[in-house]
Amino acid sequence: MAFSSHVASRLEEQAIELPSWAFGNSGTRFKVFGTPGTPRDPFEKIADAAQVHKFTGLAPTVALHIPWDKVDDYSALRRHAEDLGVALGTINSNTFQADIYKLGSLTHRDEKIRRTAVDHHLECIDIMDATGSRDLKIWLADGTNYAGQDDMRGRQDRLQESLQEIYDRIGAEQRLVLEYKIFEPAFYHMDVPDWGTSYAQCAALGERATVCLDTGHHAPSTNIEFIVMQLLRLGKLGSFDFNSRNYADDDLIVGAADPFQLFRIIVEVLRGGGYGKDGDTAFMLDQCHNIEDKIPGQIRSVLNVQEMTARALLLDRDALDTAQAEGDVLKANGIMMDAFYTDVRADLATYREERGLPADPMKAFAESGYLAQIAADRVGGVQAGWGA
Ligand code: RM4
Ligand code: MN
Repeated sequence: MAFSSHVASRLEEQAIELPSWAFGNSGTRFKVFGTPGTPRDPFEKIADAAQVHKFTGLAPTVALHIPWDKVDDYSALRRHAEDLGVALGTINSNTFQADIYKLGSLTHRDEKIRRTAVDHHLECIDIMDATGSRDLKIWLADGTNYAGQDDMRGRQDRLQESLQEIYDRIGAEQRLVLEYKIFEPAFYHMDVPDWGTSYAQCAALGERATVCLDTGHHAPSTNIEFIVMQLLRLGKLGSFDFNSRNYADDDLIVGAADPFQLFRIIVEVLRGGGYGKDGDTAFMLDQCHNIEDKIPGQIRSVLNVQEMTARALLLDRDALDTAQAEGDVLKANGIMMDAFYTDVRADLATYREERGLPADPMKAFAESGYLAQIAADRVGGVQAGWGA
């Protein structure tokens, strides 16, 4: 058995961007566990990310987070990535860890603090010019904890003004993607809590401002694939931050908590023209591996995305259209479920081998000895962590 040439060629279009921070230590507010061999700087994070691409062929770019991934020479970092067969991707800004941002950043009442936050984004754009990155991704921790703490309307107006100044600076080939999150760190209101707010802000900015959908940033049981459909319909789904969650923003391995949800999301991505050559929606991961090894954690995640993409590509669209047009509820649902339940693992193994990749990337990586190598080599220094 093997995939049809159509499915195989569509799978070849898949590219998933990895987050540099997934390779550093992370944890919960209770404990951050270190691992031998954890990268000490952005160069080592990129070396680890390149392993994921080497064994899967799926992850050609790495996203950076500023200031965590600040370096003196971005051209050197860019060359380092290229030497390892990957490229630098999205630049993520960070206004959630400095004391001055306690009450907000781009929304802050104090003009000086807003200025600092806007300037940070302008610096990120300079970095994008040096790294050759297309996207500036903005996730804001801005919000309040108590009713009456601040004027939500005023904050929204200031957000628009700040974003406009940032947007006006991005180049013709660059984009601004605005990520939303329902809660945390703010617990009463977030200034960008949902896709509608992100959409409204982006629509006011212009064409090159689009929404980033992080799959862990919704209320429980939100129909995420509906949001995917709507944003694609409106031409505003800029990117995904894939991860999975059981409770809140758990940042677990993609597809771990609910593979069926991942399948449904990818079905809508395909339907809406957001996949591969059809569109320009970026598939990124945003994860933190707290207890599992980070590199295999990332390998597992990209493989899960690939596996659900293969299943979604097997969906019999024509039969589904007919069943839907006939109002045949059970048949239509049955066609979806047939695709979801298809075991594509053997076909994917063949697909990989035909492209010179290991049939089982998890096993091949485990046998490569890379983890033991970095544990032996990376002695001394300070391990990078979520926050550095
Ligand atoms: C946030 C958000 C951002 C990511 C940071 C690390 O919750 O998801 O995308 O940059 O975490
Ligand atoms: Mn995210």
